[in-house]
Amino acid sequence: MNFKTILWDVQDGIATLTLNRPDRLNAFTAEMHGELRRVMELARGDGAIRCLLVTGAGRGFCAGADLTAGLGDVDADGPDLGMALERDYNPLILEMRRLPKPILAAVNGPAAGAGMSLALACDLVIAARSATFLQAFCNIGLVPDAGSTYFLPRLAGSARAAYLTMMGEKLPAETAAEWGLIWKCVDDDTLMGEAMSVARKLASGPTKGLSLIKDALNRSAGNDLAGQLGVERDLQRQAGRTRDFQEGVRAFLEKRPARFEGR
Ligand code: T3D
Repeated sequence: MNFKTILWDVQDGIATLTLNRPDRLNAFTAEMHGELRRVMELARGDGAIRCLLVTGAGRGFCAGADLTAGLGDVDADGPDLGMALERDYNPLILEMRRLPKPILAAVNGPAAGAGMSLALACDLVIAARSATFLQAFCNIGLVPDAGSTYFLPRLAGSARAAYLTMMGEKLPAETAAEWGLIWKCVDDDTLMGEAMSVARKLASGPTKGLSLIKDALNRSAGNDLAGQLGVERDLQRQAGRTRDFQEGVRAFLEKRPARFEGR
């Protein structure tokens, strides 16, 4: 596959998406958004892909929108940044949350602006100890976007979300893990090894069941307890009809590791 701003590699059920504009800390451009749309379609449509791993080339994860790329769409009232969100960022974040496969981020360096939002939209986030998270938006007079105002208060609580979004200070990966923004922080030289080991486990897991877990967690944000119990009932009905559930129980009874096929 020929891409200019990303790398895409599929092996053993794991699709690795590497944002690849290292001299700009992998900042988003319109071209990158176009390529991201294509690989998200591939990730959805290719049954051989059972886990998506997102990382960055060079010393950055993603620095958000490329600030050297101009003001984007302009109408009579001036720049229309809402258009970029409508066209590029919002569909990307929605597709990541709706993708019926787990997404793991290996945050190797600065994750700023919409780059931080991108990490928060993943199901699991592992970060290198030297990585930082930055709600850069207020530093340039913008509003957090690409889902940050949705994910942050839910993950970190409203006090910390307000601090991060209004102060625009870098948050070290270790604190991000302590605050529950990410799953864990590891030594830099172990990041990709740890991420690959998690990705391998996800890619050999009960993919359909994992997608139902993702669906349940997505929906819990908007439900009361009774509503969520109903969601669990409906999703468990589906999980109970998968081949992987039969295999999981058989493997347990036979005291051997399960061989999940992802359906
Ligand atoms: O229209 C729309 O797209 C609307 C949507 C907006 C969504 C957003 O994401 S808005 C927020 C945009 N992002 C930022 O404001 C972050 C800006 N960057 C930084 O604050 C810092 O660079 C970092 C904290 C990310 C990293 O700091 P540091 O000290 O590790 O690196 P650096 O020296 O600042 O950056 C290294 C290079 O990357 C540098 O280039 P140079 O001087 O070596 O040629 C720098 O200019 C470049 N770079 C970093 N971030 C961006 C960038 N170039 C373009 N766009 C960037 N966002």
